[in-house]
Amino acid sequence: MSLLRDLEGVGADRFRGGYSRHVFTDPELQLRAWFTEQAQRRGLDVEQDRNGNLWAWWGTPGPDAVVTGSHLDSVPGGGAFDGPLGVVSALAAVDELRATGFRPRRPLAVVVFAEEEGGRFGVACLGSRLLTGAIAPERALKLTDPDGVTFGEAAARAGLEPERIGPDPDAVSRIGAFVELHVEQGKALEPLGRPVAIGSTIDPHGRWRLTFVGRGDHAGTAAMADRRDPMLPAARTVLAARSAAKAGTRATVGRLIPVPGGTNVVASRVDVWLDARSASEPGTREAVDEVIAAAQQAAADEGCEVEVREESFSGEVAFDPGLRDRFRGVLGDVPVLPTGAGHDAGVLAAHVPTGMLYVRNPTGVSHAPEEFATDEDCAAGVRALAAVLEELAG
Ligand code: HGY
Ligand code: MN
Ligand code: MN
Repeated sequence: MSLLRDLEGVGADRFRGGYSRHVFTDPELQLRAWFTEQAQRRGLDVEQDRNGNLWAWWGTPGPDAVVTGSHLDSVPGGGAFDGPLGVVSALAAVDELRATGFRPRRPLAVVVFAEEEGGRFGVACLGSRLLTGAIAPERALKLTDPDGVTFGEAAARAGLEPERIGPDPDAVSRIGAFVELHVEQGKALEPLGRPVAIGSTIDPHGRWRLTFVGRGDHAGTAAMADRRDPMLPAARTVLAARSAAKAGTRATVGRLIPVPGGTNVVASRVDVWLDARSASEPGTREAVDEVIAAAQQAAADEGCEVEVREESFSGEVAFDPGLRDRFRGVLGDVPVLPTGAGHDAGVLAAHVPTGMLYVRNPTGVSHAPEEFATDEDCAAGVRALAAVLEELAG
C-alpha cells in the first residue's frame, strides 16, 4: 500500500527490530506531520485537540459526524500495520470516495489518537481516554516515561497547553458514529480465506505494575543467605503469570526492569508489569488475584516488600449491534470476530455508536516486526471502509 510505504523507516528500531514510535517523540511527531500534510493535500482541515489527538475534517466539523481513524504510535519494536493501517486506509478511503464523486451529507473526519499503545507513559489509549474523561487529567499529566519526563512536560513540548488537557465533551458529542479499521491481531481470517472482518467484542483487559524492593548489594561478596534479592520474587511472578493463564485467560509479563541493573550487582528494586486478559472480567481478575498472591508470598519468602498498582483496566466492549448490521448490509456476510486486543474504538464505544473492521494478517503476529498484511488485503480493507463510510455519511 503506497501510502503505508511513505512511513517505512520512520522510527525503525535497530536494536529491537520493527518500529518504536512513541507519542511526542521525533518519529511520532514526524508521522503527525506526514498525516497533516496528506490530509491537507486532500482538502481536509486538520486540527489538534487539547489532548493531542488529530482530527482531519471533510466538511465543517459538526454534529452527527462520521469519524474513522486509529493511531500512529507503536509498542517498542512494533510492526508496521498496528495503528498506521487504520489511518492510511482512512485517507485512501477518502480518495476512493472522492474519485466516485461522493460528497458526504454529514461531517466526516479522520482521527489520529495519541498514545494508543501506552508505550511511553504506560496507560493505553491515553488520548481517547482523556477525550472521553476515562482518565483524570491530574493523573495523566503526572504519568512519566522511562526517563522521568511527565506527560504534561512532553505535551507542552509538543505545543499543547497542559492546563487544558482533559475531557472534551463537545468533541465527543459531535461524533455520530466511529469506525476503526485495524490489522487483525491473531489468525482467524487466514483459515477462513477472507480478507476483511467486522469486530464484535474486545476482551476485558488490564495492566498491573508490581514493584519489588529488597536490598542492593555486591554480587561477589553478599552471602546468598543474607540477600533480599527482589529479582527472585520478580522471577516467581513471571512464572505465576504463566500458571494463572488457564481456560483461555492470557497473562503476560513482557516488561521487567531491575534497578540499578548492573551485571555484578544484586538489584535493590525490580518493577514488573503484568498484562492480563480474558473473555470475562471475573476471569481476568481471578488470574490477576492469583498472580498477586503468588507475588506477595514470593516477596515475603525473600524478605522483600512488594507494592501492586492497577495501571489501567478496560471492561468488556461490545460494538454497536446496529452499526455491525449496517456494516454487514454493505459488506455482505463477512466474518464477525471478537478480539483480545484493545483499541481506541473500545474507549469510544462507551460514548458513541462504534464499530471495527479488521484486515487479514496472514502471520497472525502483532506487536512484533512479523506483523503483516498483503497489498491486496489492504486494498480490500480500503474498499470496505469506503463502502461503510458511504453508507454512514451518504
Ligand atoms: O494492548 C493492546 O491490546 C493494544 O494494542 N493497545
Ligand atoms: Mn497495538
Ligand atoms: Mn492498535
